[in-house]
Amino acid sequence: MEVKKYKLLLVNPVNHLAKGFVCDPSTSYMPLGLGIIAALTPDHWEIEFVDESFEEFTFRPADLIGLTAFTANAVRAYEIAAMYREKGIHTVMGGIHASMMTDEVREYVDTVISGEAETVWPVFLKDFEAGTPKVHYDGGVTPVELIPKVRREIFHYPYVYDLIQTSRGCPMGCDFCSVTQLCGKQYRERPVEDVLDELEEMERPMLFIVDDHLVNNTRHARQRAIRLFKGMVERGMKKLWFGQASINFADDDEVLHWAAKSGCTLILLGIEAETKQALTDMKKRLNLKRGVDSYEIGMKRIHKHGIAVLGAMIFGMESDGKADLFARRDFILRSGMDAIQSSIMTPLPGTGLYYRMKAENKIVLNNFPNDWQHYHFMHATIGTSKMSRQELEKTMRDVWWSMYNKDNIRKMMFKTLWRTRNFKAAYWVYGTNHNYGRIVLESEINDKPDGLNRNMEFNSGKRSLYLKLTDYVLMLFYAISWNKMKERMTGRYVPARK
Ligand code: B12
Repeated sequence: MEVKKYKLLLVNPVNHLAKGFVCDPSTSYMPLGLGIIAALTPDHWEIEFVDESFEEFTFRPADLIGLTAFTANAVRAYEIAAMYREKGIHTVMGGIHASMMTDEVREYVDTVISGEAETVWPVFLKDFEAGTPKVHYDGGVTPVELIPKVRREIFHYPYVYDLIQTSRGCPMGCDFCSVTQLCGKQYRERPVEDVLDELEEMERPMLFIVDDHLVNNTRHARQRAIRLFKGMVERGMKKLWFGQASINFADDDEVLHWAAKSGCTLILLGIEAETKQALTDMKKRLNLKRGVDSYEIGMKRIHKHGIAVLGAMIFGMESDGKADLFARRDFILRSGMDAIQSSIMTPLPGTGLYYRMKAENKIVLNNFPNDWQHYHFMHATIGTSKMSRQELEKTMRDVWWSMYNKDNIRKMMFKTLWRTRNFKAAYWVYGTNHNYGRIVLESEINDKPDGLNRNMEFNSGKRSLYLKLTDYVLMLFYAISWNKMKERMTGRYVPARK
């Protein structure tokens, strides 16, 4: 009997209010979740994938449309779903927002899949084919052995990075973060050999290991990390990679040695804040336990191996006033951090922070779902005990400018070169700070004569003497080793087709 063919459309919607952030090839990343959904879909389904970071979605025919969405992109997902529902085409949505706001999402799509989808997607497809799809399936957390390799051939856009996930779950449960709510507290590790096999199939030279807590705080986890990094070296993979970890990443020199050898060039550390009060506000227990003094020591150990540090910092904790924000900025600039991710504290749905703020009636931008579009960490959605939402946002513009102006990020790049003796790390750091600057100062980017352009230079042509002089040094660096890096990082790299 001939098997009926179906067409599945998988879409990554993009928040149109944050264009500058997501629509630049250098800051667009493949949505791994959809690659997993594709891998779980049987062969009699044709799959088409559209990523709005590269092209605006317009209607195209399909039997089923599957949407993923971060909270900030949920409204756009609903708009796309509406185009299909009005034509009677079944819509299904999964991912973090669908998992945290399941009841809301049910109003906008036909089926919601909450939690990890590995166990329930095949069940849903069978039900769909039988004409009896349910309104809600909950996948909970998936046993690691059921996580398939990502079906990467659907990602046909020129992404700069390949992404891979080697573990799920985070034992820390910080107040502002939704990872524990989605992936659970239990740290689940994929077998190292499976991860290495998957890595070997990946063609891009730049890699982002998306694990939330790359090296867990146990001896076993450190040994696993060593096996993974050593395996990458032994299999001759020439990757340049960055990943996300906590300050305990710096504990073990052998981990750092093999991380560096396998191409680790930049590591994000969840530092968040520099005072006990702020760390207590956000329940960042690991950092409280280790003490703020441990940051500098940890960063020095990491630098010794030629790896640069991207500090993840949060502004706008409940105890923060204006002076605290500038004090945090000063701490960052003298801390030894190479690149800075500076977010405004945002009550993401499903987090402890969200429920507390909601109960205390402190969420100011609460006209949902529309206001979800502001939940991307660059807008203030709540105030603090000392500042209104508007004051916080206004102060952050000054803080951001003082960190991400071109003079400062260039100085930071030279410092990184000095600390790591690694040109690639220095260049990566420069690019990262430049991108973050563009993201957070997006509203300053315009065509007016005194405005900033996308290169974060003034349209008037005004440049400091420092910038003019260091341009020559940069040119020399380009000549030595950066031209290749630049090519890889600006999205011009197109993987060879097999
Ligand atoms: C990689 C990553 C990024 C990448 C983007 C990658 C991408 N294009 O998806 C980058 C660095 C750009 C990024 C940016 C941001 N991120 Co981010 N990111 C992650 C991270 C670490 C991993 C995501 C991932 O790849 N997971 C692996 C895949 C396999 O899992 P998954 O996507 O959850 O998919 C599974 C299920 O959810 C489900 N599923 C997913 N989609 C679909 C669709 C259908 C149809 C179905 C049926 C099922 C399904 O099935 C999959 C398999 O089980 C997560 C943390 C996490 N653990 O999820 C944070 C996370 C998603 N990010 C978060 C945030 C807040 C942000 C930022 C707003 C802020 C910031 N400072 O980081 C920006 C905003 C970006 C934007 N576009 O608006 C939050 C999102 C919370 C929320 N409610 O929206 C998370 C959860 C982290 C956190 N601390 O809470 N991020």
